[in-house]
Amino acid sequence: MNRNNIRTVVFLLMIVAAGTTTLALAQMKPEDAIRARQSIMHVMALNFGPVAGMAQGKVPYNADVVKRNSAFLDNLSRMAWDGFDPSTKDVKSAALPAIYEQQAKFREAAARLENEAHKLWEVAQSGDEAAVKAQIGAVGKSCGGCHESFRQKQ
Ligand code: ASC
Repeated sequence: MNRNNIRTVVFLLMIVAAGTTTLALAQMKPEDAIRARQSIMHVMALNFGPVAGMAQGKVPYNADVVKRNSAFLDNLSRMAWDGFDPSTKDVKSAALPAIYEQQAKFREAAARLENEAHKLWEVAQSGDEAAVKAQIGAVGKSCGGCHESFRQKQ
């Protein structure tokens, strides 16, 4: 095979792979999508808990833990939203119909968490304890703000 033929084959394989991925996401069962988003939220809470405790003075401050957990949160905060697929809206969960009725507002609240979590990771690299603690508060506010409008009261 010459180089151009190889390029063509690789290109076609990439199209097939991209198509398969899209199909796989589209066909995710609603129950699986819900389980995925709940798992991601749960792991976010496990990572945020100790850090929130530090900001509140309940847990001794540890800059290395903040760096590690904030890196995880930075990534996790971008992962949960795919699970709020319209196909899940009639399956019982704590997610309120407002998620699907006010999509722009939901996306905005999701983006706020992503931005605040990314900022926390950035501030964590600086080692400025007061700034880190303030930013931990901002992350907590974005969690709570979204739950206020879009999650059934616990
Ligand atoms: C958590 C958690 C939440 C948020 C929220 C912050 O650790 O499980 O839902 O923080 O309490 O306001």
